[in-house]
Amino acid sequence: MTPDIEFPEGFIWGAATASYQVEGAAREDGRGVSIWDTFARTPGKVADGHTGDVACDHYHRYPEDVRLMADLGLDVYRFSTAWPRVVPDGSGPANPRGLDFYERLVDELLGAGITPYVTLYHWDLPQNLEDRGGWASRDTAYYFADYAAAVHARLSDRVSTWTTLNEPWVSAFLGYGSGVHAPGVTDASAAFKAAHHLLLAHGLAAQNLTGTLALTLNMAPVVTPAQILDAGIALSAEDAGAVGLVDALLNRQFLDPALKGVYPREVLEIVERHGGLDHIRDGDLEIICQPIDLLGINYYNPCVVQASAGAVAPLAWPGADGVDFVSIEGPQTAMGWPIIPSGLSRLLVRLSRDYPDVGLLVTENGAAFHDKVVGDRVPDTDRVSYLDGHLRACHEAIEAGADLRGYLVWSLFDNFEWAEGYHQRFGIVRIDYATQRRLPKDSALWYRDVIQRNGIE
Ligand code: GBH
Repeated sequence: MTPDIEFPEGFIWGAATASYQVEGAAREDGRGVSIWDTFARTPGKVADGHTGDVACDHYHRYPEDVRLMADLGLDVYRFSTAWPRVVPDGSGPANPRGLDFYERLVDELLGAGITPYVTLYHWDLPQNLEDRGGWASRDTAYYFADYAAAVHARLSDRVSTWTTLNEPWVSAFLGYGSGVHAPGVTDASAAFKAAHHLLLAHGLAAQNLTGTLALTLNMAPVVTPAQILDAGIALSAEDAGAVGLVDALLNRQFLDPALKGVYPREVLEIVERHGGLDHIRDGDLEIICQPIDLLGINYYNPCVVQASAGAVAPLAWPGADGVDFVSIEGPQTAMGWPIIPSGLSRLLVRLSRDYPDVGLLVTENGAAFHDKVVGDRVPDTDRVSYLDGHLRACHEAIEAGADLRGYLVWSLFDNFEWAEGYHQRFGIVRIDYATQRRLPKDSALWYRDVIQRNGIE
């Protein structure tokens, strides 16, 4: 039977997690301390004082977890390696026991016919490096490249798809701008330095890697409320300015250096006014603009803005003065994020048009809802319809010419949702934290069928 919507042959299906969100075992086998350990253990930073100390205990339960992935029929499991497991002090000698864990995990995956996609940085910077300036310090980029080389040396005979960074915008602007994420700094100038050093880290690490290389960015189409209803509507000069500015800060600040070797003019003007441009040195953009094969897209919702004279830039958006970040009416997830699948097709089509040389992969998409357990089931119909809508949007983008290679759901498991702790559940598999029992939600069973028929009914 042919499904209603069929994806191209060889379309990649998978699911994603990140080290600090799932591993636990925070003090085992020589793992060093990360900025997220410090942040989560600081009262008032994470909801209810939750930490990643135990999380999903994936560090010990990975064999069971891989069996579950195999049952779902995943082609790919995207996970991240924890820098402080591999290089406990951030620089200096590697810790073989940390690498042993990732080798065991990779072997288990390969044995189950699942392809490992490794992300080298999903926000758990070694605390020792933060104490020396963190991402605001240029040295961190060079230490990252060394760490990347150590992981690559151990795993490159088995792993061929490598992502340097996950969402450098979040690391820089939530970590050093709004301070809602670790290390909890609120300093616009540090945030822009962090953004540049993260890009530099990406480029330097890419030079040390072989195989299929990727960079994952959190991206969103930036639109006015009117454009959500009618994508083609004409904007006032003021609104167009607001849209252009936020698009430059969120999307092009990372896309253009990595893929074109230039910073957007608007970004340079803003950085100039927030600490200056001295940290951007001659030759950096050549290093940053390494050839990569895939652009990873983490999409949750569009970014809705409009011009508003006198509006003061939020801490996460230094330079975005005169911009109102609008919360819109309509269906939303438990995070309060609006559900707008068309934002994903819009984004994918735009990326393929503006950056035609790089393949696209959705490395994260998914949603938190207030799940209920009913007997031995989790009837998460809201998540099924979220995923269904966004997969249809992916298909639409492919039909419109976007070079989309695959889709990885966020997340395989309920896990440590950063500042929200364990309250927000993004998994297609439920974790009962008291018993660590895994329970595939209805969305997981639905996703298994989607994978099996390579399409949606
Ligand atoms: C991803 O980030 C992460 O990669 C993943 O670890 C996480 O669990 C998952 O999403 C779910 O949160 O204007 O300051 O309010 C999420 C990316 C980008 C979502 C910024 C919230 C709003 C920024 N985030 N966005 S702000």
